[in-house]
Amino acid sequence: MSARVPAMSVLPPVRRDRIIAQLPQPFRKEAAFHTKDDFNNKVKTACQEQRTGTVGFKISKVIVVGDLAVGKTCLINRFCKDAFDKNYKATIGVDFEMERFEVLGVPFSLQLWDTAGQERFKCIASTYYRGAQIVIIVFDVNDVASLGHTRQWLEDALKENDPTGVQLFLVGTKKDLSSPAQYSQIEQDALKIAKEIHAEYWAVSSMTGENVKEFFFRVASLAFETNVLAELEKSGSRQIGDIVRINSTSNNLYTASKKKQPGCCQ
Ligand SMILES: Nc1nc2c(ncn2[C@@H]2O[C@H](COP(=O)(O)OP(=O)(O)O)[C@@H](O)[C@H]2O)c(=O)[nH]1
Ligand SMILES: [Mg+2]
Repeated sequence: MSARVPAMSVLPPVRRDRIIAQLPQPFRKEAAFHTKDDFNNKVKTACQEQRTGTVGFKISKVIVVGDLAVGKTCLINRFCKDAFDKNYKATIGVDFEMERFEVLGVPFSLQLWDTAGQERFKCIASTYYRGAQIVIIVFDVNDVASLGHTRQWLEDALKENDPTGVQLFLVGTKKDLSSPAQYSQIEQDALKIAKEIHAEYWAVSSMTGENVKEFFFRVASLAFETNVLAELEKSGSRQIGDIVRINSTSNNLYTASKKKQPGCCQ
């Protein structure tokens, strides 16, 4: 009996502080994925009418890259555990954290991957990068060199992914350690790079928590919006697609069964 219960209904409800009803705004309009005030109308209508297809059951992979000690682990921990632990080390063997949201009434999950410190050796396994929908490139706003290295991190991440299917974020961390004057200087350079690589720019502090929740809410919202739009596009062209698929499946079945006849086990 229990196997008949849909998987989503046996999960506990989404935390009340993970409910997104409005599109969070970008940190800087000059370097934003888009600057619209609200979710796309088609997306809003689809959510109201519960026409979001499989989006509610899908999980988007998010990877976090950047130099060692720029604050990647602290950023993830501040959001997922609302904790800041100076001595925290990524646990080897635990690859990612799951974060469940509800966006416009639809469940949506992010899988946040953290490295176990392999960036020290510049040899992150390709499985870490593969299949990422969102790439978060992190630098320390007090360390110009770490900003300079972001292009290399991007290149590595895109080697394993289709660049057109990836949403990019450039995030400056440890904002609490810099004076307003120092910060605004590095922000100029960061905005330039963000625009060049088509990333949305954010600056945060995992120590104080400044902008951390806002940032991840924006990530979840944009990823969700993109997925619903893709789903709508797919269902719009489904009629033609399905006819082709049925025909080709029956052909395959026919040839497959003919081929199998001599001996089905290898
Ligand atoms: N002051 C301050 N220190 C931070 C912040 N984020 C990280 N750190 C410190 O930077 C160091 C490296 O952080 P960690 O998250 O382990 O970096 P990772 O190697 O990129 O994962 C640790 O000592 C943290 O305490 C922040 O927002 N503010
Ligand atoms: Mg780490």
